[in-house]
Amino acid sequence: MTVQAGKHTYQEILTQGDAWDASLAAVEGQADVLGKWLRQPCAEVLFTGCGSPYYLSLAAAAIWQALTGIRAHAVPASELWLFPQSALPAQPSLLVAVSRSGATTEVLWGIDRYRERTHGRWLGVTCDIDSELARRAPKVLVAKGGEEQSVVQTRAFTSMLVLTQAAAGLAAGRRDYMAALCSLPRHVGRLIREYEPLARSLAQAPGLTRFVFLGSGPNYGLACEAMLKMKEMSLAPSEAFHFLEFRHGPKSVIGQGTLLVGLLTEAARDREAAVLAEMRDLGATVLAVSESADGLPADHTIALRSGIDELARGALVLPVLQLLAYHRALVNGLDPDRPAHLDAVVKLSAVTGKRA
Ligand code: F1P
Repeated sequence: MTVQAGKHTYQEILTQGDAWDASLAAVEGQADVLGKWLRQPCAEVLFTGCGSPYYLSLAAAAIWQALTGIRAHAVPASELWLFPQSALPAQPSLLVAVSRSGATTEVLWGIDRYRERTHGRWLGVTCDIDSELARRAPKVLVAKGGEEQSVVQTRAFTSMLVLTQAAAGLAAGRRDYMAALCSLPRHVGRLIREYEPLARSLAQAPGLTRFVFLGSGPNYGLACEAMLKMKEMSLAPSEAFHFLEFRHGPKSVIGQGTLLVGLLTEAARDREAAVLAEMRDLGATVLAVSESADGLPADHTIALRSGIDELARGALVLPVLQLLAYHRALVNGLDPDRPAHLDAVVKLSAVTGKRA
C-alpha cells in the first residue's frame, strides 16, 4: 500500500479547527487574570518570531493596534537579536514572542536583548508547554492541539494566531471580540469541504507556474504566510506583497502563468478589486478570497460567508490556501511532510552563531 505523501501535513490542515477550539477554551480559563495583566498601562507592543511566526506577528500587530489603539509592530527575531537599537521601539512595554517549538534560538536570544535593554513585560505564545520559551515566560499562551509532526506550520500557525488575537481582545477589554473568535472553528470544515476541490484543480492546472499573494492591513501577514506554504511545500515560485504595492514594479512578472490570490478587506475592497481587474487584464488567473465574493473581478472566488467581524476572521483564509500548496506539492511529486532543506526548529551555536 503506498503511503500517502504528506499525510501528517494533510491531517494537521484538516484538524486545525479543533486546535482553535481547544486553544481558545484554554484562554477562556485564564481570561480574568491574563486580561488584567495585559491591560496594565502600555506604550507600545512589539511582536517577534521567525518565518511563519514572524508573518503571524505582522498580522497580529495590525490587529492589536486596531483593537487597542496602542502602537504595535513586528520584527523578525533575528533583527531583535542582532540590531536591538533599531528593532526595539522607543518605549516598549510589552513583547509578544511567538514560536511553535519555543526553542528557536533567535527568538530566545531576541527575548534576552529585550530584557537586557528594557523593563517591559513579555508574553510567550507557543505549542510546546515544556519548551524553554514556556518555562521562561512570565505569562504564556499554549496552543492546545496545535502541536505538529510536520515541519511546515499549518494548524500550529493558525492556532497560535487565534491565541494571539484572543490576547489582543483581552488587552482591549473586548469580550465580544473573544466571542467572535470562538465562532471561528465551526467554519473550517465547511470551507474545506466547499473549496478543497477548487484548491486541488488550481494546483493541478499545468499552465499555472507562479503564485502571487496580495494582502492589505492584517491580511498582509496572512498573504506572506500563504506564500511561504506554497514555497515550503511545492518549491513553486511564490511571492507576497501589500495589495496596492504590487502595481509599483512587482506586477512586471504577471502573465498567463500567474495565479494571483487576493485577500480582500472590507475597508479597501474597491481599491483592491481594481488591482485584481488590472492584473486579470494582464493575463493573470485571479483567485479572490473575501467575506462575500459578489461582483469581484476574479476567475475564481473563495467566499468565507462567516458573518464574523473582519478583525476576527483572518485565520479562515488559510486552510484552503494551505491545501492549495499541499496539492501543488503532490502535483510536483514532492512530500509536504519532508520539505526540501527545512528543519522543524532552527538552533544556532552560542559561540559561532552558525547552525548548531
Ligand atoms: C519557526 C520555523 C519557521 C519556518 C518553519 C519551521 O520555528 O523554523 O521559521 O518557517 O515553519 O518553523 P518556531 O520558532 O515556530 O518553532
